[in-house]
Amino acid sequence: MLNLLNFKPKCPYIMKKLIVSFAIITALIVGCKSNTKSNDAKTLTVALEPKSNSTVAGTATFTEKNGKVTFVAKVTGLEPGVHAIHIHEKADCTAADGSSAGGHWNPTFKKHGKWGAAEYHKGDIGNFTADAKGNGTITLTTDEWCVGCGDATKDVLGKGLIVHQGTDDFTTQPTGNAGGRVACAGIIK
Ligand SMILES: [Cu+2]
Ligand SMILES: [Zn+2]
Repeated sequence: MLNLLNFKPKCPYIMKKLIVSFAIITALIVGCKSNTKSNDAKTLTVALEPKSNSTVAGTATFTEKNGKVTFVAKVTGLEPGVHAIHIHEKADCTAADGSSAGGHWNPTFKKHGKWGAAEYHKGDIGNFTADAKGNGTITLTTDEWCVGCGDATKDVLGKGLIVHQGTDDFTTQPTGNAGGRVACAGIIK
């Protein structure tokens, strides 16, 4: 910086060039810094679409930060009461009954169960309650998932999110006997 200030070129064109170069380098440094910042938190939002002739809709957000993923689903149009929500194998919601999303996402070959129990699928998020208006919310934070890391035992990208008509009993294999599929979202960018 001092050198730049003390430098007195004979030709003003050189000075101009130096200033322009300095500006470009500054812009690059600022640009790199803000890129690093945006890598700290990765957020993916997906939309739930109605299935099985339901009117269920909503959004789900996966936010990855410091090695943990926070999942928030906001669901509308449900029958009041308790509903299961799982991550299923495929991001394919094309079937009218949501069956195209496949079974529960289970990359570690465990039994179906309650999240945090001795055995459970990586997709076994659990149950949540819809209020009298049919609105429900569920949150889960875990270091057992990632968003786009490529580790097959952790990566939710390319999977499907399914909301069920009924309640997960955490016992029945391999589905939890949660009933029909009333909403589906592909977990894709
Ligand atoms: Cu399910
Ligand atoms: Zn399961």
